[in-house]
Amino acid sequence: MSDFELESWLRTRRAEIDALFAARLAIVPPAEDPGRLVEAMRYSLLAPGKRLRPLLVLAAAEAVGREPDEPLLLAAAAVELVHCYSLIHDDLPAMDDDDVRRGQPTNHKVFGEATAILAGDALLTLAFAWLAEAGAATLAATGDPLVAKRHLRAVAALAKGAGMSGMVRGQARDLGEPPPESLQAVERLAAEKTGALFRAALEVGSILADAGPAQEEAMIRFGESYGVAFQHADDLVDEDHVTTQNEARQRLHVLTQTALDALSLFNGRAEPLRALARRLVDG
Ligand code: GRG
Repeated sequence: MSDFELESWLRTRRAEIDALFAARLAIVPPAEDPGRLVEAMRYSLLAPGKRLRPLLVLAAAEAVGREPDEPLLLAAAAVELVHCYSLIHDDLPAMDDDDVRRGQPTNHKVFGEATAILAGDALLTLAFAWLAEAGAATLAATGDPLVAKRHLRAVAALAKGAGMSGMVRGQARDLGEPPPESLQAVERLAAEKTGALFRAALEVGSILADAGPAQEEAMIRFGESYGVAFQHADDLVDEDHVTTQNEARQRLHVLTQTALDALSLFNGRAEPLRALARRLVDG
């Protein structure tokens, strides 16, 4: 797939995701929005993010053979809800204390700390409601009892990636330990803090497309490699972890190639995933 085709794929899929957010998280009149909770959720969610994680859900499902129907979009959007909550909480004074996110003042700067915490909490819980709803809708449409099993596995994958052995663990490590100095330590942190949610995105997409065990395993390998490579790329731009910068540059290439190799058992339907991986090194 050429860059131009990837751009058009991204535009179409992003528009579908954004339309879903706008429809599902509609403006609530102030009188019906105590504490401006929904306004705060909309503020961060509708800000211009790249939507990478839901795009990866859809790209994984497409590689396995499932088109982006409404319930799949809902499941993909759920992963973005988890990501968005993590950004709001990460920006809080008790964590990174950031002023700007997605090109606008951070959530707590506009709505206050308490509301920002609640907006994050509400986005996180809504994610699991949407995944459950996606399962119920697919079950109703197909009558296939295995649909329920797949959605339970997707819920478990997302919870694991987001929680105490994934992203939250990485955040706890980041706050509780001195900055990593070796490449190995940098990558362990990246795998937890960033990679775990990317891996979950690939798992959700492939599980909901009814991937076989080998396909699912390949997607997990892709997600893990992509996640750490993504963090290296981000760190190199931000000039973080300067002592391991040269190693990180090499690892970015190696991990991207590992991600591409993981897709060897997929046909042309994995082109969006391949193009997304190549982008990490091509910019
Ligand atoms: C608070 C539980 C909790 C976790 C926070 C994700 C995270 C952990 C912190 C965000 C801060 C950060 C720089 C994380 C590294 C991953 C990263 C570069 C996130 C930004 O992701 P993008 O570039 O952002 O996909 P957009 O805005 O485009 O969605």
